[in-house]
Amino acid sequence: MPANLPPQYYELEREFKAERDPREKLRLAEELLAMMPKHKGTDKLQADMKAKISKLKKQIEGGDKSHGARQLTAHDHIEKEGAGQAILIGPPNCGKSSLLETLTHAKPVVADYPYSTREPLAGMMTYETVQIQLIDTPHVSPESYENYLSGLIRNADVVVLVADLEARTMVEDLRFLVDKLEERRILLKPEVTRRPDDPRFAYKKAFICAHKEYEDEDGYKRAALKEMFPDFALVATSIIDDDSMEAFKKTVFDALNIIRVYTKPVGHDPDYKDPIILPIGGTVEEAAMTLHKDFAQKMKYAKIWGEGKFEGQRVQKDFVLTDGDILEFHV
Ligand SMILES: Nc1nc2c(ncn2[C@@H]2O[C@H](COP(=O)(O)OP(=O)(O)OP(=O)(O)O)[C@@H](O)[C@H]2O)c(=O)[nH]1
Ligand SMILES: [Mg+2]
Repeated sequence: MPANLPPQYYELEREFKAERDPREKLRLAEELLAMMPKHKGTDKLQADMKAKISKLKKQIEGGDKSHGARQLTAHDHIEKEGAGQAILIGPPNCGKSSLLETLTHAKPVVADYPYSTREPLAGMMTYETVQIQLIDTPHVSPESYENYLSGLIRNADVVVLVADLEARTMVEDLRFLVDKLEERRILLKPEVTRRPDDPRFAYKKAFICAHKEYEDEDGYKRAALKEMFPDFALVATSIIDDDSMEAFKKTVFDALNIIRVYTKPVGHDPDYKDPIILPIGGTVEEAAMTLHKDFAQKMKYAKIWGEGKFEGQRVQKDFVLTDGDILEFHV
């Protein structure tokens, strides 16, 4: 029986064969498997691809050195922590490390000369009741692009494009950066509502951080940014302006498209320290699932407190939650 593979499959297969980075190779292998029509004619192909996937996974996890596989550096991947992962990307000297230093407990190198950051570094940023992971990265410029950046960006939940309002070449620097990512098949989007038609590409949610805002007294640079990125969220920041740092955190939180839901035991106060994190549109049942699968099954109803609700209103499993809701589960 013929396999009847779509033409796009062969194109992607060529990429897969040429790709050297194991993580990117794994991603392409998974795309190839998903693309295969599932019938008798592709049984063998499917089995082969599954074997390749499992081998690549082993290689990534265990550092399999057979077949001259490239040794993975620690920079290829940063394990996600907290409610979401935001990655700071920008030209040299724009202030990425200063943002990480100001907003987290991490201790990056901050310097008044460019090229000071050589390796990615992660820190945890507290926004109200949630922890969000922030990653500082080496700059992107015509002189330098660390290959592992593509993997880090693809893996992140949100891209923070840091613009240096002090730089004369701000617009050109950002244009270069956006084009560079596009060349690496990463397209920055103000909102991501669907997967790209071409599976080799990734759409990444991004917003603009107009940094060193006091260096732009007449607002000329901010206007240029709005023109360049018309639909993107934009936040103006300075590390010496606490309000702007708070606004930055809120912009990251909003960009993650998540909500916080608090739980309370019957007869007790809510626990505000450890909220359940759900995507926007999350339901009572999904909140219960994060606690325990069985618990979600046993649950009969919940009582809810929150904006636009009656105090302690009874709700069913399919009730859609909003940020800040408090739930009391009843089994
Ligand atoms: N005026 C002003 N200067 C800032 C601000 N944030 C950072 N800087 C300065 O900008 C310079 C570069 O800061 P870094 O945080 O090292 O920049 P970076 O983007 O990490 O630089 P590379 O890692 O070399 O790409 C330093 O001299 C900082 O003091 C700010 O909000 N306002
Ligand atoms: Mg830096």
